[in-house]
Amino acid sequence: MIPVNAQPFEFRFDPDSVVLIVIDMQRDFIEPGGFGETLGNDISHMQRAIGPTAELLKLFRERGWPVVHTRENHAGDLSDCPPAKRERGNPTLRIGDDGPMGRILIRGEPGAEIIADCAAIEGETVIDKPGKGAFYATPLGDLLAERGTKSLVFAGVTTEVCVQTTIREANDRGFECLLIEEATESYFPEFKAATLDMIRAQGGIVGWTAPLASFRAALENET
Ligand code: C5J
Repeated sequence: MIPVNAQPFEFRFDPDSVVLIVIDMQRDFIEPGGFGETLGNDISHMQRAIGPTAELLKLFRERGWPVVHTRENHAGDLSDCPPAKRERGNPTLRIGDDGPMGRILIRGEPGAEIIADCAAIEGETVIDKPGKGAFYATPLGDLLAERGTKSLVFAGVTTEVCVQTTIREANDRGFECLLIEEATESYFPEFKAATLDMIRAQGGIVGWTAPLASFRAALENET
């Protein structure tokens, strides 16, 4: 078992049953003209998560540990997009509308792709998901069960929406979840801070959080 200095207490994982889940590091959430910006958000906050997420990917890849990427997106005919999701709020462009990176949040469009710095490499799994949680209407649960996965390390955006929803889904399914603090971001810094607090409150009611440096040090101590 590898011990990581985490909150609210040490997170221990078996390297044979750990998976890195990188949530929705897509152009539509991070770059100008995408879904995040059409909703009126300040996308500049997203930049902070890119370097730490890329480093986490490198740490897993160097060890040959599995990586799963997710992408929030919809079919071109919007058959998997509930009208309530499309009609919510007052965006300048809605899901499926034409934007500067193609149709907003539509599978296969440039904006729905993962940013270059965090793109999947050969052998890594990419899960397309129509919801905020990565277990809803996807093969993720079966895939993790087939691999005998016990522990999940999380990165990605946005902290309080798709990252937190997926961690809660994973926790309910019995996985031990560690969120790397610098490798996630929100459009609202106060929501990120609150989410980290919520996850690790009450003795880790949803999971653990740790700085990237603690995770890196834990791996270096093993080698
Ligand atoms: C949002 C996400 N924020 N990936 N999606 O709508 O967090």
